[in-house]
Amino acid sequence: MKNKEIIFVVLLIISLVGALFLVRQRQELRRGAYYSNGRIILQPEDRIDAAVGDDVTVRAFFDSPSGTMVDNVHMVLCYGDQIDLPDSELASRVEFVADSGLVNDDNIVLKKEYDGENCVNVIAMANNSATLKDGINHFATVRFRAVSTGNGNITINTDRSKMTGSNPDTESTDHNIALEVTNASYSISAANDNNDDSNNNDDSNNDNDDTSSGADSQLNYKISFSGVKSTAKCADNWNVKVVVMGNGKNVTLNDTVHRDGELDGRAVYRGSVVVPNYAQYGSKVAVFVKGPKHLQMKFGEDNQSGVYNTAGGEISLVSGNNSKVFNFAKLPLLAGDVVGNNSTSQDGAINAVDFSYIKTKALAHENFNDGTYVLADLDGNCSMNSRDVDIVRQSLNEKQGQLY
Ligand SMILES: [Ca+2]
Ligand SMILES: [Ca+2]
Repeated sequence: MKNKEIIFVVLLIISLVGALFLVRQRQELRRGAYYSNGRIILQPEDRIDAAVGDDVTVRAFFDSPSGTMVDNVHMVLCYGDQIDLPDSELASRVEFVADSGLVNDDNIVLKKEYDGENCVNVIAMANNSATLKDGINHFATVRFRAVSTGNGNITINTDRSKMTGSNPDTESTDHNIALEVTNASYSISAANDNNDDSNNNDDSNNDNDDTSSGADSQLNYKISFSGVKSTAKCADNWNVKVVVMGNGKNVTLNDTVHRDGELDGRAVYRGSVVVPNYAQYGSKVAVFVKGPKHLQMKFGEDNQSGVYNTAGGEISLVSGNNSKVFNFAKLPLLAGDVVGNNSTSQDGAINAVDFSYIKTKALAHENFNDGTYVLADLDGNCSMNSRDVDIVRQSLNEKQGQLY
């Protein structure tokens, strides 16, 4: 090599090193920048019902304001004594999602007690600035194990959690602004051994015998959900609200429904609630049923197959336990009420806000394990995709929530 060429190569190396140094310095500045309006969201938002021994799974999403690319999420999840992350299974129970841009061999999962509470640090970091994401992104899944009965919450400790990223509006200025978070909750029942059995006689959780002055009536019913086929693998044990109304009074009862056959290819579910002091609602009542992602629908008669457009209802309740099962499955509950206009909970209407939520989720095209509950998976096929968008689009064409 001639002298001139050697000098050129040396200069080239010096300038490359210089450029790398500058890039590194920029990244260092970026790392120190907390930005405003970050959110960490846990899904599902509805209470997770599980039995001892089951998994209690939450999916964590980061949500960043437009243009702000997230390069680090440090989430501190705290939880009650009813659920646990066994040390030996920690690595398999906390999964990082590649698509979030935050997958790295250096990612950290560390259990720790804060203020007497069980918590786990989940730290997801980027190792490649080219794949950073903004917007709403699923970055981690945490699979707790239910160990004892009781209710509790899975909360994100906002003081200890943070997100960092480059903020184009404020450059490298530090902003240590509290994150907004959406938490999760769970209810753990005693271990049961039959999950997919169609016989569920003992699952009514609304026994109220002691508090009511009159006799109780057991209301058994069958329902179906729009778009949920009999083959759906992520549509079990959904929670519904049942409102019994008559005589100017009403009562809201919570229930969990279980598979019981099929109708026209749709999965049929059976539920059962106990109506305390049922006589106060008169001899004929109307029943309203609302699903976890569905509009409330009115049922005024057995085997109803269309909208019940009459005031009141023709459902007769009788005293005590009985074998009568009202069939409301011919008119599926309309799916698509997943969020409110300004909130993350249902608001009794399906509109553009719900549509855009479902559509955003569907674009991610994510698949889940059988049995996973995901709000945006309207047809319960363990995948968020265009079918869910079609279902909400169909619902938009139908009536909005039927009120009483
Ligand atoms: Ca809505
Ligand atoms: Ca789906």
